[in-house]
Formats: sequence, structure tokens, C-alpha cells
Amino acid sequence: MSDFAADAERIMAWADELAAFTEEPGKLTCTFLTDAHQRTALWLADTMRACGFDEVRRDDIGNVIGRYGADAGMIDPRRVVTGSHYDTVRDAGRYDGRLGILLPMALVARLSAQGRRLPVDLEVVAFAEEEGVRFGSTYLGSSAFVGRFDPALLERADASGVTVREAVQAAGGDPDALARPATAPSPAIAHYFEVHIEQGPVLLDAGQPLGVVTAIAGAERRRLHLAGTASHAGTTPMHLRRDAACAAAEIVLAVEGLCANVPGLVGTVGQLSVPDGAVNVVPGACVLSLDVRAGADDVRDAALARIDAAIDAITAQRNIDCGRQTLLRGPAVPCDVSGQAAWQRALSAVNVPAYALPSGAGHDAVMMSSVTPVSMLFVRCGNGGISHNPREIVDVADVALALAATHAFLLEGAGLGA
Ligand code: HGY
Ligand code: MN
Ligand code: MN
Repeated sequence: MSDFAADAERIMAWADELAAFTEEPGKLTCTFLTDAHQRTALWLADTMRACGFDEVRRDDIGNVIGRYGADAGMIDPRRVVTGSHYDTVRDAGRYDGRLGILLPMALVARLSAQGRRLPVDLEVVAFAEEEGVRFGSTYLGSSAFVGRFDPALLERADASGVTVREAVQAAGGDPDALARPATAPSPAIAHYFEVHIEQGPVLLDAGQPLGVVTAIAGAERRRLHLAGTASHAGTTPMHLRRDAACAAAEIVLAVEGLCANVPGLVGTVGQLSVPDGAVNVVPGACVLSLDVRAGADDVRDAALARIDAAIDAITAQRNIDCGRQTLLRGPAVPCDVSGQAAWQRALSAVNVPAYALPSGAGHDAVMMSSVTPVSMLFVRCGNGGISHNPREIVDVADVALALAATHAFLLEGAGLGA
């Protein structure tokens, strides 16, 4: 049994425990500041304390932050932060985000039990919101953590009309504190790293248990509001219709076609609805989401320009009005070169071949990169690499290797951010 096997088993058991906190019995759905989310936060805080963190706190947005101080002999130790998000998409897998919280927690528990300290002040942050499911805006947890929370988002309402302000208040946070001009993190953060499942098939296809992330794709998310004319399905002749759903269908296929043959470019319409639709009514309105990403911002933006032109042509030809709302626009983020090198050294220290790959998924590291150099370690996913799906899976042996690599990375951590 590898030296970290017991710690890895513990992480898998913790992930199973957390999966029980859900809004939908039989599935894992844990969206921002719901009861399930708050029970998850309490579990994380209690378990961090049991792991031996020197202090554990919950901030106003709901981030749970554990601090494990450096070796007393270190003069002016660097502040190194790690973590990931504990909110989930609907009917989610149980490792997306959570692995990046539970793994450093297990490492601290191991160090604490051995009476050992690191050469850095380590903070493990369970970010409260990254997916953007409930309020349509992502990185609420990490943006608050780095002092870049957008106060305008406090008035953003969810599907039932509850605002971020009301949800924060009901969960015991102070929304006015989030609205105050924030200062940069102090003391300064020397480095942020995140351990995350790959959420894709690259490591699996390469036969690699771990990989070092080179860059995180830049994303733009929008909501399109198409307006036609609701009319009687039985009496409106086909040539007299202003059918918003047919326009949407053409747009969905246009997005697929325009993103299909460009390396590293992806385009997705993940949500599509006919508000107040009925079987016997020609759709007068249709709301659809748009998510376009690429490893380089100019590639993404060129694709968006082509998609906009297609939307203009389709809606003009069908006499449909189109409103466009940008929900998120994040740049592609290169990972810190010295951080990547430190991870490659850590992989070598645990006899895992060096491997590097880009991230198509967004991560809290995108927001953290606004205040500090960032690095990421990916862990192989099974089941074809599927994620954002209950079939998401990681192998406990790969988790043990990720623990060993992160342990090696942190023992050398004093040099991070030098
Ligand atoms: O959508 C993403 O890239 C991430 O899983 N939130
Ligand atoms: Mn996710
Ligand atoms: Mn994630």
C-alpha cells in the first residue's frame, strides 16, 4: 500500500459523505447558499478543525478557510493558498472542486498527526461558488476572497426571485461587507495552486495519472433572448409565423458548425427554454445560453464574431428580435512557469512521468491569477473522462499519487513566488 494510500481512501470517503448534502435526493446538486450548501460548509469547517488546522473561519460569501501555520523556524514565511469550489452543477459528480479541497485537508491532517509543519503558511480555501448555477455569475467565492467581488451582483436574483444579497444575509453573511471597496489580499499571496480532476479524456488516453496544467481556457458566457410572436399552433400558417424556437434551433446548429473545426475552440448551448411555452402555441420567445472557449482569446473572439454574424442573419431572415446579455468574459490564463516547473519536479519525486496539458474547464485559479501566480495539478478521470455528470470518477491510486506529489510540492514550497 503506497504511503499515501490511507489518506487517499479517506478523501474518497469524505467525498462520499459530502455527496449526501444535496438539494435533490438521489443526485448531487449543491448550489450556492442553499441548505445543502450550508450543511456542506459546516461539515468542511468541522472537519478542517479535526484535521488540525490552526484556525478555521467562514467569510461573508461563504468561503471556508483553514490556515496551517509554517514551521516556527521560518522567518517571514510565504503565504501559499490552495483550494477549489464546493458548489456543484445539477446532478453533478462528487470530485469536481471537492477533490481540490479534501486533498490538502488530508495532507494537513497527516502533517498535524506527525507534528510537522511546512516551510510556508498554508491556507486551504473551500470556495463557496464557482459554477454560476444559481445566480448565473461565476467565481463569486474566489472573487470575494481576492477583493474583486462585483457589488452589482448582490441584486442578481435566482429563478425564484431571491437575490444574492438576501441569500448571503440568510446564510449569516454581511452583504454590505461584500459591497465595500475591498483591499488586495494582505499579507500578499506568494502562490495559489489548485488540484482538480481533469474533467476530460486527455490523461486517460495518454495513460497518465497526473498532469501539470499549462494554461486555462478563456471563456465567454452569454444569454440570448429571442422574441417572435406567440400564436395559435392550429390556425397560424407556416409562412406567417415568427417562431422563436425555430430560430434558436438554427442558432444552436450554427454554434456547433462554427466551432467544429478550430483546434482548442469549443461552443456550447447548454440551456434552451421556451418561457410559458405550450403544446398548442407557436413559441413567441426562446431563451438560450452560449458558452464559447478557447486556449487563446483571439481565437475565441473571432469565433464569437462569426457566431454573432450568424445570429444576425438567422434572426433577420426570420423577423425575430434578439437580445444578448454577457454573463461572463474571462481571459485565457497562463499558469506560472516556475509553478509548473515545481510541479514537474514533484511528479519526478514520486516517479510519475512529466506531462503537461491545457485546461478547457474554468477554475478558481482564473480569479486567483488576478492577484498571484497560479499553478494546477490535474488528476486523471475515469469513465472516458466524463464530468459534470454523476458518472465522474477518479481512481484512489491516482489520488494517492496526487497526494504524494502535492506533499513534495509543498515541502519545496518555500521557493514558490520567489
Ligand atoms: O464551466 C467550467 O469550466 C467549470 O466547470 N465551472
Ligand atoms: Mn465544474
Ligand atoms: Mn471545477
